[in-house]
Amino acid sequence: MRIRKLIPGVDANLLIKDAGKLMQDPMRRSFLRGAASLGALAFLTGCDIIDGDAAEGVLRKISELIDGAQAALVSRTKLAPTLKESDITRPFPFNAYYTEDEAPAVDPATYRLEVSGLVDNKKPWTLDELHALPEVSQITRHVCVEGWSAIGSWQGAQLSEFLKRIGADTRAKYIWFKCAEGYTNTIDMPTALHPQTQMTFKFDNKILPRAYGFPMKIRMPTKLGYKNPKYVVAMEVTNTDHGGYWENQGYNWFGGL
Ligand SMILES: Nc1nc2c(c(=O)[nH]1)N[C@H]1C(S)=C(S)[C@@H](COP(=O)(O)O)O[C@H]1N2
Ligand SMILES: [Mo]
Repeated sequence: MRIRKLIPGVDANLLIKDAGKLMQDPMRRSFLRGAASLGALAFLTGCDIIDGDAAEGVLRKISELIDGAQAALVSRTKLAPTLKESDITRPFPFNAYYTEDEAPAVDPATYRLEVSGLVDNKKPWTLDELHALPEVSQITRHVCVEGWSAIGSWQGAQLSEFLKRIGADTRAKYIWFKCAEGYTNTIDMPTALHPQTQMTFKFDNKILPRAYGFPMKIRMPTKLGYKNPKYVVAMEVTNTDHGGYWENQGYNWFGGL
């Protein structure tokens, strides 16, 4: 049996709480609710001695492990709840790391969606070509980590359908998105292939207004708001994790709901 040598004067519960602060909600909440005991931490890591610094490193590691586990667990068919027309939040809120009047204004005439990486066909797509893809629609809840949520109506093409058309290697691990103003995002392939993951061209059956990401956003109702990139101008199918705007600043990579 392993003897756990706690550092004298270190309060195990406070230590776990502190370490938990490094995680983003909602993962942090479930961590503190569930596995939140020093015993669990020690068990997961095999460490006998855990102090503040060690716990921090361990928590980062666990966060990475949870990302992997969550990605593996989220089935390709588990659907986010869909809502009714009358549930739609009007007006739908705008959010970005800048104000609405600073949102990028993309010219539809010169817009091309650049496609790169592990795909058969790297031909850039015009807006007309994208709009010709078969249309799907969803009324779902958008949840922002900043503490608000809103219900929206989005129309566009399934990302999985687009990936099929460009001959993407769906054994690749990630899809990376680049936005007009420099925002970026990486998602895992199971999420990319999820039936509700949408290349969105319309909000409420009308061309996506500038505020909500004209001419194209990626809508993922299984993911927190910051994983849903707006003003998408390029995507890469890749086995390298290129991170993302908020993820690089410590937000949970998986960002699942
Ligand atoms: N290009 C880009 N996409 C982005 C963001 C951004 O700042 N730039 N912010 C994200 C965040 S945090 C949220 S909550 C949603 C907001 O989308 P909305 O303006 O349609 O509500 O966009 C996400 N996608
Ligand atoms: Mo957000």
